[in-house]
Parts: sequence; C-alpha cells; structure tokens
Amino acid sequence: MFVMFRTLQHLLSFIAICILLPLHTSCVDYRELGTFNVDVPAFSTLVRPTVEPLSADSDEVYDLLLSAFNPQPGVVDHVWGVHDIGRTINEPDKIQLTLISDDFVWPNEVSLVPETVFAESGVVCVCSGRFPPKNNGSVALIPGWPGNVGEPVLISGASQRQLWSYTRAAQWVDMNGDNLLDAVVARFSFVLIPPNPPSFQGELVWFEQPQSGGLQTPDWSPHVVIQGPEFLSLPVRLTIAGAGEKLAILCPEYFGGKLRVVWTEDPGDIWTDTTLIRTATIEEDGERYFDLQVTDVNKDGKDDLLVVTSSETNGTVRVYEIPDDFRTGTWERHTIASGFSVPGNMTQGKGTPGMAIPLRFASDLKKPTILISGDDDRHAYLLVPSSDDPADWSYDKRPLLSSTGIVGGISSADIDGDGSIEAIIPAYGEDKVHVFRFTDETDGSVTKPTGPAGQVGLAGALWVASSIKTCLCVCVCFCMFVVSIT
Ligand SMILES: *[C@@H]1O[C@H](CO)[C@@H](O)[C@H](O)[C@H]1NC(C)=O
Ligand SMILES: *[C@@H]1O[C@H](CO)[C@@H](O)[C@H](O)[C@H]1NC(C)=O
Ligand SMILES: *[C@@H]1O[C@H](CO)[C@@H](O)[C@H](O)[C@H]1NC(C)=O
Ligand SMILES: [Ca+2]
Ligand SMILES: [Ca+2]
Ligand SMILES: [Ca+2]
Repeated sequence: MFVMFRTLQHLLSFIAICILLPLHTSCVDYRELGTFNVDVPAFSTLVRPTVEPLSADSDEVYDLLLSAFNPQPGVVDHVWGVHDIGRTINEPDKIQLTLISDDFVWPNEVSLVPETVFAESGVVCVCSGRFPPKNNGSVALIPGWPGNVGEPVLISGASQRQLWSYTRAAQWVDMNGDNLLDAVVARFSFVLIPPNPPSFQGELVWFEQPQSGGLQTPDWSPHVVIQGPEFLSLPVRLTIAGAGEKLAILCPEYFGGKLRVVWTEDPGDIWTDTTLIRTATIEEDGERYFDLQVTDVNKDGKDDLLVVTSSETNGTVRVYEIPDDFRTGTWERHTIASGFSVPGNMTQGKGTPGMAIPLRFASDLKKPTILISGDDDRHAYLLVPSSDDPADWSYDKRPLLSSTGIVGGISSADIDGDGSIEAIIPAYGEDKVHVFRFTDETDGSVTKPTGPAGQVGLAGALWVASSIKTCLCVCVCFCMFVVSIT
C-alpha cells in the first residue's frame, strides 16, 4: 500500500501536465467530505420545492430524504429527513436526522410531491414493501414537511388479498384529463404458492386523484395499464418528428428481462380507454432492467435513455438513443460499461450495478461524468467519458468508493449553489452515508474549504485513502502510463 502511495505522489505532477495538454477532455476533481451515521441507509433523494437553478443569493435550500429498511421481520424501519442539508454539508458528521415516519415496512424511494399536485408544498411521498413478511407495501402521502408532519395517508388502493410493493417514486401525470394529477407507479408482487417456486408479478398502475380532498383521501382508484414493470416506470413527453409531443411511459422489467415503452393512441393522451393502449419493445434480451433515466448522455442536444441492467456476473450501463418516432423507430444501443459482478460465492439473488446518475455542472458544457452505485458489488464508481465527441461512446470506469456491504440509492445536486456537485452515497452495509463533492476543473467553479481527509481512487489497480486532492483526468498518455506501471 505504502509503495503505491509513493508511486501516486510521483504521478501527481504528471497528472497536472495532462491537464494542460490539448489531448485532455474531461476532468473531474473530487473529494470525500465525510460521512454520517444512519442504520441501514437505503434510498436517498435530494429535493427542493421549486425547479429554478439555485443561485448563491437564493434562499432556496435542499432537503435530503432517506429511507432505511431491515429485511428482518419485526424490526421497525424508518424514513428520515434533513432540512437544509447545505448548512452542514461541509461537516457531514454534524448532519442531524429528523424522523418523518416509522410506520412503514421496507420503505424504498422517498420523494416530495410537486407543489402543483395539491397546491401545497412539503408533501412527502413514501413507496414501501418488498419481500415477505415485509411485502404489504403502499404509496403514502405525508403532509407538513419540514415541521410537524401529519399521519400518512395510503393512496394505493383498498386492502386486497394480493399484497403489492412499491419501490421507485410515484410520478405525477394527469392520466384521465380532469386536470388533477394522478400517481403513476410500478408495483411488484411476490407470489408464493407452494409447492411451486416463488414467482414475481409486476404492473404499471395509476391511482386516480379524487375530485376533492385528494390529500386527505385514502384508497384512490387503481387503473392497471400493463403487466410487466416491477420497480420503476418513467412517464416522459417525447417529441415525434413532425408530430409534436406525446406522453410515453418507459417500463423496465427486472424479472421480465425487457425494456418497453407504452403510450395511448388517444390524441389528448387520455389513458382511460384501455383499448387504445399500445406498447413497443426497446430491448428484450433477458437482462434485468433495473434503473433508467432520460438525459442527454453524449451532449448532442438530444435526450437519451441512461439504463442499468443488474446481474450477478455481467451488469451493464447502456445508453439508448431515442428514435425520431418512439412508437416505430429503432433505439440504438451503446453499452458504455459492463462486467460488473457480485464478489464472493454467495451471489444468488444479488445484482450489480444499481443506479446511474450524470453529474451535471451548472455550465453544462461537457459530456457529464456518470456516478454509479455498485449495489451488491459494494462499490461506487465513476464513468468518465473518454472525449467530448458525441459519437464517442467510450468511458473509463473508475472506483470511487469501496464499502463493506451494499451501496444504496445515490443522489446528487449542487446543494450549496457554488457550482460544485455534492453526492450522497448510502452505504447500507456500513450504517453510514458518504458525502462527496465533485468540481469541474475547467469550469472555474470554486471549491469551498472542506473537512478532513477524503478518498481518492485512480484506475482499477491503484486504491489509496489519503487527503490528497487529485484530478481524474482522462488523457491517453496518462492511462497508458498507469497501465504500464501496474
Ligand atoms: C396491509 O396493510 C393495510 C394498511 O395498513 C392493512 O389495512 C391490511 O390489513 C394489511 N394486509 C395484510 C394482509 O396484512
Ligand atoms: C458482458 O457484457 C458485455 C456487453 O453486453 C459483453 O460485450 C461481454 O462479452 C460480456 N462479458 C462476459 C464475460 O460475458
Ligand atoms: C465460498 O467461499 C468461502 C470463503 O471463501 C469458502 O469457505 C466456501 O467453501 C465457498 N463455498 C463454496 C460453495 O464454494
Ligand atoms: Ca387526473
Ligand atoms: Ca444525446
Ligand atoms: Ca456545491
């Protein structure tokens, strides 16, 4: 270890030279700000009541929402919040958690309902449930955050024989054209009928907001759209060349092993007539589709799908280019990272990687570096683009964090409005949440004074813990140099 450390010190001057070379393309500087303690932290979300860019003189703040679950029966699970996390972000060990609820079994993604839904800010939405005996899940609304939060109202339908679990956040779309936003979500059911092996059911469903008092009314009417997606569904308005925009819902299937898009033939995007619902298959290769978002990955001005397939042996991160007409076109695939595998020999039922999020700086001039949660492989990674050429889909996979257990649902934002990006990385197996800061060196953004030692990872074979601030610099000469010394 010490030998490697010295080698690294010698390398540093070399890295600095690389920054000045015209060959250099992407350069992201990062350091770990610290950690704070939470038992079994799972999904993190950074939220803010409005969507305008945060400026230094704005009084808008970011809040952190966090779920924590333990699969063991009888153990109480928690939903936590941190109001104005920017105040303590430079000293993460000073971060104080506020309990939002301990009423849920296996809480998953926690989100803030957009103010437009109920003309009220501070409504927290909790999705919950997974495996027996914690499989009686729900979509619940809790008003009053931050402050004295109210009792949860369970909108996800009356209690029924089949128990459903809800994983990723509900999305708010008016599905029936009554000007009230409805909750669109994927749900999952664990079907156990001995002596058959357990099987899994997933479906895309929307809960219809009642005509009045939605926030006080439980058991909204459920409407099932299609069978398939278990954990995540993503409504998005996509442009069709020459024909305006249309609402599409992207549906990744984990157990179903495919990725589809669903829409309605209704010209006003009203989903009540189920005979008008159509689907198209984007990919059907049996991989476990786990995470997805719509974002311009290669910076050519057009949105793409950033997709994760989870696996015991060969998880991938992929980009699909959205065709001119999503209903009929071909989605061109680029696999930007692969070979993620679960370490050890107890890999059954596990998978890697988890979530992928682009780190977008305010200037947004370059292809974003992508932050990856390794999930069951106990790491977090960066995918650094090899160049800013939109036609170049090559990335370098760099370890960012090595943990002792599962790495959970990551989130990032410029929490303190200074141009650098802060990332929240829950380390489920460590009972800790790691906080990192990323700075775009060519962006001129300021790095505020920070707390003590961080971790710096450089290429696969070099792994050091030190307080040295270094630069992840992709340049041909540097990579070749590292390869040659390792
Ligand atoms: C599931 O939870 C709901 C809401 O708390 C409850 O009404 C229902 O009885 C539960 N069902 C089972 C089978 O436990
Ligand atoms: C892993 O997946 C990638 C991309 O699909 C593929 O190119 C590669 O051959 C796979 N590796 C193994 C060991 O199967
Ligand atoms: C799994 O790995 C452990 C520790 O390396 C070893 O003791 C055990 O024999 C392995 N089990 C199998 C089934 O390979
Ligand atoms: Ca509606
Ligand atoms: Ca693009
Ligand atoms: Ca910042």
